[in-house]
Amino acid sequence: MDYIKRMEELVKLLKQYNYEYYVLDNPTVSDQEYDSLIRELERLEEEHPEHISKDSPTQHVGDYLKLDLDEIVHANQMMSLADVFNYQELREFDERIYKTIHQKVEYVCELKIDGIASTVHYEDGLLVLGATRGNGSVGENITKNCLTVRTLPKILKAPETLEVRGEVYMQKDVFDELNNERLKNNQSLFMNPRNAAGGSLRQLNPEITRLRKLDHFAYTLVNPTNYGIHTQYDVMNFLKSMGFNVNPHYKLCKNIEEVINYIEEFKEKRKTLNYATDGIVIKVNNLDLYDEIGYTVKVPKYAVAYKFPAEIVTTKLKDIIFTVGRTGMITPNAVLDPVLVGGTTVSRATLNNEDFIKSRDIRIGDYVRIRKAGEIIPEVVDVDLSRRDPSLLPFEMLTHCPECGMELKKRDNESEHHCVNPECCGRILEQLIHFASRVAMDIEGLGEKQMELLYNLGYIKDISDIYLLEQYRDDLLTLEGYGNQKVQNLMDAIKKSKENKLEQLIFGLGIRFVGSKASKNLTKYYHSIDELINAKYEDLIQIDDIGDVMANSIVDYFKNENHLKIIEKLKSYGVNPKSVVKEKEFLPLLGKTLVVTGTLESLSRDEANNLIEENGGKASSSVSKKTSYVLAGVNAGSKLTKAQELGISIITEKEFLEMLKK
Ligand code: 0OX
Repeated sequence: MDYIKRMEELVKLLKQYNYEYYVLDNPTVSDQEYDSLIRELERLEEEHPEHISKDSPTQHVGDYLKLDLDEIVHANQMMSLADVFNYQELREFDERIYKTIHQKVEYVCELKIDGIASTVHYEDGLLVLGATRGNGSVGENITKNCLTVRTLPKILKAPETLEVRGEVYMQKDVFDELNNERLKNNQSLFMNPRNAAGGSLRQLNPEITRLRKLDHFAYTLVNPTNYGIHTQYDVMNFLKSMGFNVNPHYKLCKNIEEVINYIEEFKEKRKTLNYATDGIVIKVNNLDLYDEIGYTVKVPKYAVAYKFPAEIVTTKLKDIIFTVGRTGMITPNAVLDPVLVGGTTVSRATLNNEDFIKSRDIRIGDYVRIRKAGEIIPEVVDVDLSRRDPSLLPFEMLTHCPECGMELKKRDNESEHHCVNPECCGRILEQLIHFASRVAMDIEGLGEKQMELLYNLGYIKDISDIYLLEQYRDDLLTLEGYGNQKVQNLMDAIKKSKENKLEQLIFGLGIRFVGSKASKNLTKYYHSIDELINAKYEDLIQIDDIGDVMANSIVDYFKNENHLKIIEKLKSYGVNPKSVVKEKEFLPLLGKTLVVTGTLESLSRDEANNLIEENGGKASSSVSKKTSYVLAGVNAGSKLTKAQELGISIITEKEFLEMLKK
């Protein structure tokens, strides 16, 4: 049964990583690590299909959380691409196609632009709608922002009505300029051009997007046969003729060996380009074969992405230092002789935890291989043992907290060590930084460095002290770099944060396991911090995506006297946001579990599931005694039979829609 636990764990972890990647534009793991986890989950799901969870990331394309931009339902699903990592997998892709359609095919190779996939609609030649991919079925409306993208035509060269898909991206030099500017203004830096493009595209104010100087490459025409087009090669030419920016390096290849030659050619060449690429997209050229070759739930089988291997370099491990996270987690970090990887100089890399170091026998003084995958946090891959000095000593894990000196604890089944001292200054500083960060209370001017300074000077000891900073205005003015304007801006930002949403405050508190998605979910049921303080475990676990661990963590957090005192202080300083109880809080399906089966008349499966959840119900994929209703369409199979056997109410789509109206 261990595999069930592992599958659940992988779903949870991958959902978190998807959230960081798609919503926060701030991935915390390398592409390689993500890919290996998703592959592990895919393998387990293949072996145990009966345990595939409805919300498994393998069943959705880049699931994301809705921000404040309107939703757009894509009439044609926006699919993503399956990845291959070597030539053998690429040849297997080619063979699968041959086995399906019994003929040899030509391919079009395109550089895989590392940007934000989006779709743009034109009516009579005018740009009328732009949207992100979102989860593939529903994206965000970014029309106003699209109008500011430099190389995306606002008016086509002919008055055509069409939908075009492509990648919005930021040029590397624009990215460098933006980050330099942000550095000067003490703002947090974007990790890479992709994150910068994503963050800029999802701005609510298009004027900010305009300043970010985004660009676009087009590569897909929706319903090409409507325009008499039957090959991908002609799609690219047609898009150019309409005025779109098409990446010039696309190429028609007669067979998979020519594709491999193309990849070889661009392996190095791509590094000289002024935009980030993370692979090569290989598409069957003949569009008329697409339906026959087929699709899986989330990716087409006629195209694939070849991913470039992450760059690896060797350098000396000078030291291992330890940081204390806001939950007390201790992370060992490698201090390296600086080396150039993926265009940036790296002098630190994560070593994850004790098990990671011991399993690789990494020792201070070793030559280690560093990988900077997807231009994210660099990681130590392994040790070059041929260069090991025999006098080097095996790694010894720290036994006491580097900040407060308290003995570290390791919980059962966890690889990480924790400092459990709630007063630990390392933990407190991290908590403070998290509270004020962009993803939580978003207090501009209270970034890592500033917070550290104000903490070290004793002005801020806990999060509530932020709201008393005004008292120290004169003292702040004496600090280097703190002029009148800067102090005023900081005070304004602090004041403004009192108007934040409840979900920002909940997330900012840093309750263990409670991420921003859970924080948002909580505000649907608890409309003030006081309501959440009084929440019962039994009620919490009823909430979507809140399980036993998180529910316990929330209850424990509010049992702590110190936490309650800080919250009381926050409230007295005016930080007491309320979530709005929407009119729609009539939830006819509250407490009900529904299973959708068969083909419905007007709703897709995803739409029906979304409606169930929006109306307070739980959408499940398997029928059990706990199922309240089975919503059955035509060709409903075994689920319908099982429902009949168990005596569960079976409803039609019409009856379902009626229920929502009542
Ligand atoms: C890219 C890129 C992405 C999309 C779904 C099927 C074909 N990032 O450059 N996707 C596609 O096409 C896919 N082409 C590209 N060039």
